[in-house]
Amino acid sequence: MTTTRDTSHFSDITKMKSSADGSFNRAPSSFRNFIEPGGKFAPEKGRYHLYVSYACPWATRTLIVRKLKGLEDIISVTVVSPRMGANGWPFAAADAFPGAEADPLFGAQHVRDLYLRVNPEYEGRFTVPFIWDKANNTIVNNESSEIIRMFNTAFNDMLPADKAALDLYPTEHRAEIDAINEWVYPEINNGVYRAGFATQQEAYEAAVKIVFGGLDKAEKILKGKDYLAGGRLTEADVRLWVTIIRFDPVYVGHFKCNFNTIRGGYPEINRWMKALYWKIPAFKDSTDFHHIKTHYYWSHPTINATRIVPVGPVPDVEPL
Ligand SMILES: N[C@@H](CCC(=O)N[C@@H](CS)C(=O)NCC(=O)O)C(=O)O
Repeated sequence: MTTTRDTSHFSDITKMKSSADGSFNRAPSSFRNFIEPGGKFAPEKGRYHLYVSYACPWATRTLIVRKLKGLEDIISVTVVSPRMGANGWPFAAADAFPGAEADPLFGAQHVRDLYLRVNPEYEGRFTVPFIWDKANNTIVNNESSEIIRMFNTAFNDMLPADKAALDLYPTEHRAEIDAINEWVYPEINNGVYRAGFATQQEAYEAAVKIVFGGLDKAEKILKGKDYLAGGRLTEADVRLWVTIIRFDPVYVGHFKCNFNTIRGGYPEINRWMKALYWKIPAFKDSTDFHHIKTHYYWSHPTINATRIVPVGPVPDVEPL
C-alpha cells in the first residue's frame, strides 16, 4: 500500500528533531491495547502476529519473553531488515538483507505501510515491535514493556504447566522490579540513545554521565548475584540485558558511551550478561549481532556518514 501523504518526517530518522538544547526525547508509543481474557483482544492461538527487528533492543525484549514463555506456536513473528532508511524499517521485499523476512500478511514493503493501513492519518513514529491482530486487522500494541507483560500472563491457559508457571513479574517482587525499571529505562535503556542522538556537546556529556551512573548502580546490585530482583529471572533482567548485550558492539563506539566497556569495566554485569546469553537459549536465540551492528552503523547517517560497520569487538560476547 502506498500513501500520497508525506510522512517522511516520521519515517526518516535523519529528519528527526532534537530539542533546543540538543537533547533527544523519545515519543510515547501510540497503540496501547491489551490482549486479555474477556477483552476486545482475547487470547487466541494464531490470531496475533509480532513484527520485530533483531537490531532493536525494545523488540528483543518481546522476542526473549516469547521464547521464555514458549509462545512460538501461538504468536507468529516477522523480522524486518536492519537497514532502516528514509522509509523506515523495510521488509525483505524492499531490502533482501540476510535474515530479513517478507510481510506474510499483506506483502508490505515497509513497516510504515502497516501503520498507515490501520490509520492513514497516523501521526507517530513507525516503530517496532508491534503486535498485529489478524481478526480485526489492527495494531494492538506497540509498547514493548506492555507487550512483555501480556506475553507473561495472557496465554497461560494454553501453555504447558511449566511455561504457564513462569512468571517474570511475580506479585511478591513487583515493588523491587518496578524500582529497578524506574531508573534502568531513563539511565541505561534510553540513556544510551540520549547520549548517541544528542546534537550538542553539553547534552551529550550530561547524557553519557547518566549512562555510566546507571551502570555503576547495576554493577553494585549484581555483585555476587545471578539476577537483578527477587533472586530469580524477572522482566527487570530482560529489560536491562537488551541494552547491555549491545553495549560493547555498538553503544561504546556509535553512541560515544566510551568511559568504559562492559567487558573491561563491569565484571559483575559482564558475568550476569554472559550467563544469560550462554545458558538460556531464549537470550542467545533472540540476538543477531549482524543485524544489530548493521542497523545502528547503517541507519544513522547523521552519526556515521560512511555507514561503515566496525569489525570489533571480537568476540561479540566473551565465553563463560
Ligand atoms: N517505546 C517503544 C520504543 C520502540 C522504538 O523506538 N523502536 C525503534 C527501534 S529500536 C524504532 O522502531 N524506531 C523507528 C523510528 O523511530 O522511526 C517500545 O519500547 O516498544
